[in-house]
Amino acid sequence: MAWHILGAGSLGGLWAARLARAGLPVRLILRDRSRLTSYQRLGGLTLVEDQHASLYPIPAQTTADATPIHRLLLACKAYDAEEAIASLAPRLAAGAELILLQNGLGSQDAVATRLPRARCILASSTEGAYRDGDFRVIFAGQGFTWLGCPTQPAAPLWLADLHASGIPHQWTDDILARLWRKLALNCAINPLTVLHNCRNGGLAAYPQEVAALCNELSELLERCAHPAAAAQLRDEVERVIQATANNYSSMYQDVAQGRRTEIAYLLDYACHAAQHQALELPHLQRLQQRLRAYLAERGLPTQ
Ligand code: NAD
Ligand code: KPL
Repeated sequence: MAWHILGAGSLGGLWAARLARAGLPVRLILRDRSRLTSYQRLGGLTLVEDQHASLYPIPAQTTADATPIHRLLLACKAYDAEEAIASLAPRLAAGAELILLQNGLGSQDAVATRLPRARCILASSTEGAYRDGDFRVIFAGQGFTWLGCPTQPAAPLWLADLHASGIPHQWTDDILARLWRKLALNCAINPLTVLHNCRNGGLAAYPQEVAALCNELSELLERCAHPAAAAQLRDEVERVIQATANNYSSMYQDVAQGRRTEIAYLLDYACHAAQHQALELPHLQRLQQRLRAYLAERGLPTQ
């Protein structure tokens, strides 16, 4: 069964190249004819690993293609997910499975609500990739991908495809806890790197600010029934700050390059959840206001 992949960007490209070179059938879904023409002119997708570039001539199509889709990897940004899936809905076969690679929370529910008959599998990934040209992806950091499905917890047979492709992964019964934990890490680190204009390691200079956010985020995770995701959050945040000291966070990079951020699915989602629980989290709320003001000053979307 073919792997359809929507979003031939960083993570979509990384998955597509590895699946294709394992001999699995992959189809890239591009936005429109002009993107398809550009792709065909280049002869395929390039993946750069350890400074070695390889070209993968993976077949591609547009969203308007007529072939049915049984398995779809949705690899666009969280803010594009709902619209992207709306354009593909007519092509989804009965019982289709979707793997949602989006960071943060909120977009997965929006997609699942639109497709009540599809099986939505959620993913949380720490792999690192970026694009340095059209259909050219750099594999920048080894990582791991957790997958799970809160409504149908049995592991799918196609996990063997990921194994064959060398995609490090594990199926989990508690993918929501994984997503919440990553959301909390991203909320504690990413906005502060933007506001203090620093690499992740630069946050070592603001221990009280980081600690206050970690305390509030832990409280939120516990209140939202994810105590496992709350455990030792501050220790892990400090560990990630040290381990990735030289890196710029993904949100920092988005802002530096004038791109829209995924704030709505990270900090806004956390603040909204706190409000829903009638929880006062003043540091988190202040962070949201400061980040919105910062983005607005630079003409970037504030949500
Ligand atoms: P990206 O911007 O590199 O790629 C997204 C691609 O989706 C783009 O090529 C875009 O043109 C395409 N797209 C959007 N809407 C589309 C549509 N309607 N039809 C066809 N194509 C469409 O993004 P990314 O970095 O791969 O991130 C994807 C998700 O994975 C994000 O939520 C991100 O936070 C998460 N993530 C990324 C990384 C990473 O290292 N890049 C790591 C962990 C998680
Ligand atoms: O995931 C990250 C990101 O930059 O988005 C880390 C490295 C954990 C920082 O929050």
